[in-house]
Amino acid sequence: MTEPRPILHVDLDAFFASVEERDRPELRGQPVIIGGRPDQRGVVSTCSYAARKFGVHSAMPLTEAYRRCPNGIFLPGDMAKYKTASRQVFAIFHRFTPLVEPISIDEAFLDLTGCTNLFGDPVTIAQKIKESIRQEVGITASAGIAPNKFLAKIASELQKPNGLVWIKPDQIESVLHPLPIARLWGVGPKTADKLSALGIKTIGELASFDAQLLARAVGPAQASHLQQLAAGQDERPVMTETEIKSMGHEHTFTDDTCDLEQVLAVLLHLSEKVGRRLRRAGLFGRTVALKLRYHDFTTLTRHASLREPTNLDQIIYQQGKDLLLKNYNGHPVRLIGISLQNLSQTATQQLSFLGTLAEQEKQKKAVQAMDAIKNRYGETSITYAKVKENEPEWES
Ligand code: TTP
Ligand code: MG
Repeated sequence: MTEPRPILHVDLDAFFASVEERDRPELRGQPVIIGGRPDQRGVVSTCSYAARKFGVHSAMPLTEAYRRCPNGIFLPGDMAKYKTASRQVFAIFHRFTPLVEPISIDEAFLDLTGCTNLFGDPVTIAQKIKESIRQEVGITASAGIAPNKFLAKIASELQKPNGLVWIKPDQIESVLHPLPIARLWGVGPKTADKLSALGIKTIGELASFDAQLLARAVGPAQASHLQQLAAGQDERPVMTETEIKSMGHEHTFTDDTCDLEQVLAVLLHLSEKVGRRLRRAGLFGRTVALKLRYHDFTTLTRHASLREPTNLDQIIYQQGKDLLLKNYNGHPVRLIGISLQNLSQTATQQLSFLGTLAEQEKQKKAVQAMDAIKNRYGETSITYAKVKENEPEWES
């Protein structure tokens, strides 16, 4: 095992709602709900802790939020303002270390190895960061410190809002083991069902469960991954934006399939998810990688380079489809995956053919419209017709 690294996870509290409370002091302590008017069709983006007392939470339909909290203050939200606040927060992180891994608009991991000499022990650094965010951005953050990323994220959630929790190596078991298994990365509703059928409800019960029985239930790879996490082990390094090597998604079919139309519909959906993640992270990818696993577990990976980096769903999909049609051998498919590699923060504009440029502009407008709808109504609110017609069962 590698030396323990002090990892810090920072997550802003009720982010969008806190920015609104900062700018309108009369809202402070009130049940503030961001997402739109209560009679609109959308979902809640987030809400203040005062609103959470009424059972309101992210992704809940606005109409339901209104039912639970009729006195809530419903606001549409102002993305430009939140992005500015987020940039300020990330600039604060970078004052302490270049090893910052952005996870979302309000959340990041920092590897504090190497900066404790300069700024003090991990707790002092976390306090300084929290204080700078409060003074300069005007909102609060929760912080978690632990020997790895998985535990640091658990730690930051333990005392939200405005929390600061340090999980030391000798406290790992006592903190982690009572928590429900849903807190483990990679445990979606399907896996949670399988585990609870085995009588496993907590992380501690998973950690001490018979490894062979577990492997039989969820497969050997998933079993060992889960038991490592349950033991508090996680070796993944903090990856800075430029080090993130690839972004991808894969899907295992409920039943192995030879139906190419179904495989392509899934591929389109995966391309859609990859494109969206790239756009959210402000990244473009140059190399498309297709992964195909057949019923007998033989697996092939094929790569193709694009003329210029992209983050457009349809370009990713077309390249993936080409690779699939060139390489498919007619056997039942168990899993398909697509990822973009060779990532950069800019789409170097090479001289494209005029026709291609116009087509790309059209696609850009289309994904912008879809992104806007997803931001407002949630990830499942809109997709491509081909995906909808062939809708498989997704994990979540
Ligand atoms: P979160 O960090 O998940 O939530 P939060 O910061 O509002 O609250 P917490 O104190 O529990 O961390 O997400 C950050 C922001 O991302 C959130 O303020 C709004 C946005 N968001 C959505 O728009 N939709 C969602 O479903 C979620 C979960 C978040
Ligand atoms: Mg947050």
